[in-house]
Amino acid sequence: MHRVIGERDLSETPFSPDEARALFRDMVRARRFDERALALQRRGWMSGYPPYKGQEASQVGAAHAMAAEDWLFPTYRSNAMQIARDVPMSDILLFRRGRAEYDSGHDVPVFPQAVPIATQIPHAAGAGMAISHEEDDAAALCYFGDGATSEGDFHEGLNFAGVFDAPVVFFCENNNWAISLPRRKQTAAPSIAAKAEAYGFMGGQVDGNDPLAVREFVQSALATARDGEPVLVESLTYRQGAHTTSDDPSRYRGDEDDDLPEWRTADPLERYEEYLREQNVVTDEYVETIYEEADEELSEAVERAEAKEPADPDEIFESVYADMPKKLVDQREWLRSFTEEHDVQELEH
Ligand SMILES: Cc1ncc(C[n+]2csc(CCOP(=O)(O)OP(=O)(O)O)c2C)c(N)n1
Repeated sequence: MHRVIGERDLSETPFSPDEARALFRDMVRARRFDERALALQRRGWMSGYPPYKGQEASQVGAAHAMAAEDWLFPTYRSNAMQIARDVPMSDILLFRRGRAEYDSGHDVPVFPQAVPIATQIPHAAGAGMAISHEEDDAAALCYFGDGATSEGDFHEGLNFAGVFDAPVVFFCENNNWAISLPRRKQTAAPSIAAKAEAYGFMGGQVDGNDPLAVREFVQSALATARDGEPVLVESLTYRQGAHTTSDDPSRYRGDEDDDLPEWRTADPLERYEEYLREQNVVTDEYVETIYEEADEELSEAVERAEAKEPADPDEIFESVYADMPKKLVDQREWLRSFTEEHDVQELEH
């Protein structure tokens, strides 16, 4: 298990105080985004939201390990990664309001969020193969949850990457749950990282609630990937909230999490702040300013998103088939007449 907090001083890591503060800043931005998005969903601002509270260290650490030209393959859960990669918050909010296009026109190399579980894994393997073919310097980082490892796409993607030496880091964020299914029942394998051996490449576990450890571990995995060998990283963290705003975890959690170590279930943001204070790299004033700036950024993002027209429901049917099959044409007709008859904004509330 790779770890920094509790084992090394910051001066014994490759990271400067500025880099350590940058991780903290993005964790705060991500935390405030998550809290605001939950509140907005409760107001009917968007129909659903999948919170990532507790997973900020893992996601921000991995995002900071990436080079500017590296491709990110995200999911609905990994908004903290997009935020740390500087995808504008308003784009992420608008996506949750049904807009497929990135409104700001940003040029961060990031794919659209995958909602079907594990479908992004073969895409990332293919992107890695294309990168090798083009003799490009970039690598790909493919994010997914522990549940995704039971899908055929996981096997196919990792198998292709291994055979074709694709420069891909498969970043499995193990938050101990796939909706109501605990990790214990997901696989009989001793760890998810252990699965890498079957594909002929390296796998390892990192303390996913330690952003410095994640950054260091993923940075080294990306270097290995650039040298032509994929890596499977298992980042051990914990989903503190519900699966989505439609879920009630009290129905299934029970005492399942009782055996998890404290470092895993505790708040990674508080843990990291405490470490940075011990290392004398943040002050009260600094922390306060970071929170204020994050809140300002968020207010501007919400304002920008609110100023946009609502998404056109017709768009749901576009961009899949060149010639739309009759079944979809009929569904589109049905939706058009439904939205004409009903006030959709009203229905959302
Ligand atoms: C192909 C597919 N099957 C089922 C679902 C329904 N579903 C949505 S999230 C989820 C659990 C995913 O768990 P995990 O991969 O651990 O990711 P997490 O939600 O914890 O980030 C499932 C089964 C889906 N979206 N896609």
